Amino acid sequence: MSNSKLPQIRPSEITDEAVYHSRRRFLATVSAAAATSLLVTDRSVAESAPDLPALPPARPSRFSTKVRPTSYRDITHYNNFYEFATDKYSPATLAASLVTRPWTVAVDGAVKQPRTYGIEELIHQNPLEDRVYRFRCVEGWSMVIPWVGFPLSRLIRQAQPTGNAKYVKFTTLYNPREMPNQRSDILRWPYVEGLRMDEAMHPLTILAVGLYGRVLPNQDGAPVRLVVPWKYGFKSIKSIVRISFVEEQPLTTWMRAVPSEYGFYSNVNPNDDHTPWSQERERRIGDFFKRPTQLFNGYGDQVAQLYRGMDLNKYY
Ligand SMILES: Nc1nc2c(c(=O)[nH]1)N[C@H]1C(S)=C(S)[C@@H](COP(=O)(O)O)O[C@H]1N2
Ligand SMILES: [Mo]
Repeated sequence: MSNSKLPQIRPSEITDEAVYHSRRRFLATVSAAAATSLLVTDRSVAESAPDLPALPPARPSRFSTKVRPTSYRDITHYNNFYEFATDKYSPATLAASLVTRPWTVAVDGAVKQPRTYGIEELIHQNPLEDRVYRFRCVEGWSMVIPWVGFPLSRLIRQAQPTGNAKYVKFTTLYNPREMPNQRSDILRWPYVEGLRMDEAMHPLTILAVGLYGRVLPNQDGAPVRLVVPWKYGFKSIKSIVRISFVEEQPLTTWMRAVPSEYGFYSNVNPNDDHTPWSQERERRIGDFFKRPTQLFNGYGDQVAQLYRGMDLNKYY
């Protein structure tokens, strides 16, 4: 963070500052990790998840990229999951304390059919699809992840939103006994995210219940998480317990923490100048050289029309 910005920080935002620095420190870690990953990743090893239960068969999707996925090892050992830790490596072990069965997801708010789903219903009553997506974190790293999931639009149609449903608000579990870093005030808990209704209905937007054909490992957001591939990774909220339909734009966790840096839309944009990291280029985990960042993470053909007439620098 540049010192010129310091006077703008109000006393009430001191926690926000701590968060800011903690995210910023990852710059060094990310570079080191990318180099390490290059050395230790053997793509012939551990491309499946032998310890976890398999999911029902999933069908291929035309939305999948043909690019080879990042290794299972890297997807499950390089995580952002602040409910457990703010480093990338310990969620893989610390998230073992999360209990994902039984698990329910409440769907409520401005809908005609509010109801609570058990996780097994979500898995077995929706046709699962393989969705191999590019995944881009705002910190400047990316992966290719073979998610298994179903379109969020399926759940939305079942809920029958009313005319007052303008946004969808997602909430992560709050349980400090199972998510020990919720005892710290590094962020406001529980983690909250949101989408505009048309973004939530978009066919690329999925609820993921697995990866590499098996149930989600805890560190990747078990048992169910959002995946919005054209937005920065922090929009893809993990371990969801509530999906609410609301009239007002939800105040998301990262907007609340550092409003000048993280906006509601958070579409991947190489020209972003408000995030702490330059977004011009990104490092695909496992690669040595950086590559140019693609507008909307390369999904512009499918999503740019959602933002027609909107100034992407204003609505960031
Ligand atoms: N509840 C919750 N969801 C979260 C996060 C988090 O800390 N808590 N981190 C976000 C960020 S910053 C990223 S990049 C992705 C990381 O997902 P992955 O660990 O499966 O790669 O999850 C997002 N969802
Ligand atoms: Mo992220």
